Amino acid sequence: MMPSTRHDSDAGPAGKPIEGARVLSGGHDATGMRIGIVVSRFNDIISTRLLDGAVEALRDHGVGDGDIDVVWVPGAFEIPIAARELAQRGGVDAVVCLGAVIRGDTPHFDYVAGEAARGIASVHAGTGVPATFGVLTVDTIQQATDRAGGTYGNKGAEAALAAIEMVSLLRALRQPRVGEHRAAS
Ligand code: INI
Repeated sequence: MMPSTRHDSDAGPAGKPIEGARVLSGGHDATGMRIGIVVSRFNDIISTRLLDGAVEALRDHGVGDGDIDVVWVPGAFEIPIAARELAQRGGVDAVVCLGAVIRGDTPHFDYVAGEAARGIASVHAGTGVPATFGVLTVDTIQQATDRAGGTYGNKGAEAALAAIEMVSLLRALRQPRVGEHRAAS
C-alpha cells in the first residue's frame, strides 16, 4: 500500500503513514535566507573552527556571503544578548550561536554553560526567530577539537543546518492551509 501521509519537505524520514495527516518538516534550500552568527572569542581556537564549519554549511546550501552577519562576543555568557539583538533588529531569518565552554576546576563552567543555553533558548522563544545552539559544553579541549571539525564532525555546521531547517519549517507553518480563510486583521 502506498504511504498516505503528505510529507511537505525533503528533510528526513516521514515515519509511518498517518492517514490524512499533514506532516511538515523544514528543507535545506537556504537560497535568499539571511543568517546571523554570534560567535564567542573565548577558546577561539575552537570557536573559529565552528565558525568556518557554519559558514561552509550556509554557503553549501545557498546562502550568499552578503547575507551572513558575523558578530563576535567576548564569551559564551555574552552570546544571548547579541543573539537577541540580531533576532529583533538585525533583519536575519535565524541566528546561529557558536562557542566553546570547557570545564575547569571550578563551578564557573556550569554558570557559563547553563546561562548560555538558557539565554539562547529564550531568544527563539521570545522572538520567534530560531536561534540554534552550536555551543560546545565539554570536559576537555580534545572533546572540543573532536566536535569542531574532528572525529565527531563540526557542531557549527550542524547548528547552521538546524537554523536553515527551522527557517524553512517556520515558513511552511506560517503558510495558510489550503482552503483556509483567515480573517483580515
Ligand atoms: N567563556 C566561554 O565561552 N568558554 C569558557 O570555557 C569560559 N570559561 O571557562 O570561563 C568562558 N568564560 C567567560 C564568560 O563567557 C564571560 O565572557 C565572562 O564571564 C565575562 O562575562
